[in-house]
Amino acid sequence: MTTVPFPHYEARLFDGGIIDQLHRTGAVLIRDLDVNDNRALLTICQFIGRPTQARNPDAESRGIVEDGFVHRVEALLSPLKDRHGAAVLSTTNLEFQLHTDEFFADNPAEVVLLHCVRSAQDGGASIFSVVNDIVPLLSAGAIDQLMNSFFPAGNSLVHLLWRKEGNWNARFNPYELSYAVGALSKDQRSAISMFEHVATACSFRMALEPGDCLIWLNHRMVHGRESFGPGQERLLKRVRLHVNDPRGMRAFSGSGGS
Ligand SMILES: O=C(O)CCC(=O)C(=O)O
Ligand SMILES: [Fe+2]
Repeated sequence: MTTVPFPHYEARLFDGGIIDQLHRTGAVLIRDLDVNDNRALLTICQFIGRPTQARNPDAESRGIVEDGFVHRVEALLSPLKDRHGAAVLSTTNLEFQLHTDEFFADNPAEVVLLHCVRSAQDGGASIFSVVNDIVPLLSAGAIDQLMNSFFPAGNSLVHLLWRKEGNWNARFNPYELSYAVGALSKDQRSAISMFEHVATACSFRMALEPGDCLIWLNHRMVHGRESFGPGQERLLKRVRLHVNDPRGMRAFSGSGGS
């Protein structure tokens, strides 16, 4: 099993130092991870941390969640609906705009894994944009709004941008923010739209191959995906984790301020 250069990042052999590499580069790509079952993926997950969400017996009985917390990302004939009645995009073939995961959660995942089991022949590439690349292109006013004003996210009011240990971190979901648009000031709305515009301008595509497993720090990159043709059997396995390695904990939740 080897890691290869994630765009922008250095190559490094997989040596169990995922936490260190994640902290340093924000992302790891593992190639040729066994796709026949979830064992290899689960081994990596156990090494990194613990699932962010409680078990969901309904989703498990429908086969959408495997082994307690491995989500199947694939287009379903009857997509799931979110609490606003909109389709859950991970159960459709639609475009998924740049976002961070668990935007509305009280304590969103620090780490996300996507393991490609089957790719689409037509579309479906992953899109990423690194927050460190985005922020230098934002106006001072937009940075101020995103860092210092409060935006509704689930049950909380949160900042969308912060600096931690020398890196920029963002929390962003254009769909969730659009539900709250009535509660936002004009300056907040323009900051969001500038962030989205710049994130898209800085984004890069990655067409995952079967066996590719991408692991990244949820708040150091925004991610999305292209739409793909209907009826295509694209399948990714997705896991969202809190980090439980004491070294990792320091790395991820350090006092920041730098
Ligand atoms: O389908 C993909 O490539 C990404 C899915 C995603 O971002 C999600 O399920 O949160
Ligand atoms: Fe996502």
